[in-house]
Amino acid sequence: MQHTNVDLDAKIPNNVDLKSDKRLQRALEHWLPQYLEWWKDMGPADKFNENDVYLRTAVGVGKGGWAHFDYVKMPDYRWGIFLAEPVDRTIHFGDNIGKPIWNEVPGEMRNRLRRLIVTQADTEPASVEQQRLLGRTAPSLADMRSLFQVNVEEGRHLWAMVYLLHTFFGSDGRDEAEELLQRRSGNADKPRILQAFNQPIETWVDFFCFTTFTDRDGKYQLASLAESGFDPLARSTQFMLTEEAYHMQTGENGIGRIAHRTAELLREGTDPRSVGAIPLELLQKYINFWFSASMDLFGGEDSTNAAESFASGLKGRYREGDGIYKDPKALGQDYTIDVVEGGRLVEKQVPLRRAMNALLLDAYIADCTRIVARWNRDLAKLDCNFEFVLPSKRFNRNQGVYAQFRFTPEGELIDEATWQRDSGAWLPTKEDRDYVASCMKPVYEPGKYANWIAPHTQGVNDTPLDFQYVKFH
Ligand code: BYC
Ligand code: FE
Ligand code: FE
Repeated sequence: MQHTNVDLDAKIPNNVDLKSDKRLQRALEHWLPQYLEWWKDMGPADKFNENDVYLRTAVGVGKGGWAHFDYVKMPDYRWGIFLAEPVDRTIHFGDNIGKPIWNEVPGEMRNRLRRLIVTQADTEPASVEQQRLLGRTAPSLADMRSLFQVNVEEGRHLWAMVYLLHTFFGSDGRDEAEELLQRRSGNADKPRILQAFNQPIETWVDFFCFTTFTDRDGKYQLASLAESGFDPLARSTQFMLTEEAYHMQTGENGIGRIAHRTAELLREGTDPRSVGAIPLELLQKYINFWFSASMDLFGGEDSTNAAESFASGLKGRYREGDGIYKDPKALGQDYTIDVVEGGRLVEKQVPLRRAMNALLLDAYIADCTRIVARWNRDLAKLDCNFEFVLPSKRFNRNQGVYAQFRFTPEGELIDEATWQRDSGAWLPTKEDRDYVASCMKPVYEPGKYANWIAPHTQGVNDTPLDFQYVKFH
């Protein structure tokens, strides 16, 4: 197998030998200024684009030394195209099992594959748009740096997908790449494709929930695309996962620090609201909201789309390649889904292939459950007897078999009137959101933190906590 060479000096840093394909290079160099225009319009607001930010930049795909930290102005960030090293493999699941992996798009899969790539791509700029105002209220410079780190890397993820569109989908791909810069999160006329990416991220509580739960959907979707028989997609998403770890850590750590701060106040007998901190019950409502919105991103539990993507070898199960499933063709097995019939929940068997989204969602929920347990362990250490709980997978769903019905966070079927009466106790209300927004006062002094969140315990890349992560001009 040929190893990839990294060209860092090129206008578009890459390890895909861009310079040997002049047409592609020209197409991407044409897209670059449009991307920068979009970044200026829809990326971090105000004058944050003029600041020097201590950022990590991907510079290669080797183990260990893949990233470089330095001050950079965000519009000068070196958004590169990096694919993970190729590995010798054949397609390892579905109907095409054992056949050579594809380095071109098989004709009959073109539409399905393009749709998967466009959907993945669309989420990346959407998240940057959702987060564009948060710099104004950063609780510390270290948090502001994390936000901008996540933002530029989501920008790079867009590049990763646009590379695939330009390289393998001809003029259709170029059109899609342009449309990715034209849709806008939350815009009624040209919204982003998936629902959660049209929800506003108004506060840092939303941001930390989003990076915990929505970026984690990213992890699971990317991981199943990394199993793909279409090798350029597999290798792109494989490398995106390296960056994703930090995004999820930002969220988990952020919620953990908010809870920690509140538990400290409770231990000393202070009402969190009296000092502008976030009550744990309120945090639970935000968790309910973002966890349920993120579950919708897995699509329907019973899905012919998912069955087709699996059968053709385009999208595998989580860790399919690790040999953890007993049948790589997923035939002759059923998956049990609880569905509503005649006003109550009954079990329904669906062929396993059609339940691929449900299966991936299960893995995701197990992962989220571990995160919540870590938050709860820290609360217990602070003598706090509050425990966060994840709502049922039926709660507050807008996609899939539960979308037409109402459920309590415990998963009990209820009627619309009960929902209207009680949902304010489960999801953030206008008053809740106003209160949280009122807590969001910026703290820009190195090493200092807003009152509603505990400090980091460690600086990124071994920096001291009072490091000047963002230099204002
Ligand atoms: N909102 O067969 P169904 C990330 C549509 S996040 C709106 O049940 P399918 C990131 C669906 O398109 C990861 N529409 O589901 C995180 C279909 O429409 P058509 C993003 C939805 O297709 C943070 C219809 O409903 N990656 O990276 O098997 C920051 C029936 O669909 C939604 C991917 O999504 C929804 N929530 O699965 C930055 C991976 N859900 O065809 C980045 C690529 C479903 O009837 N995408 N619909 O018009 C996929 O694999 C699949 O498209 C989905 C949906 C898993 C999303
Ligand atoms: Fe991403
Ligand atoms: Fe991410």
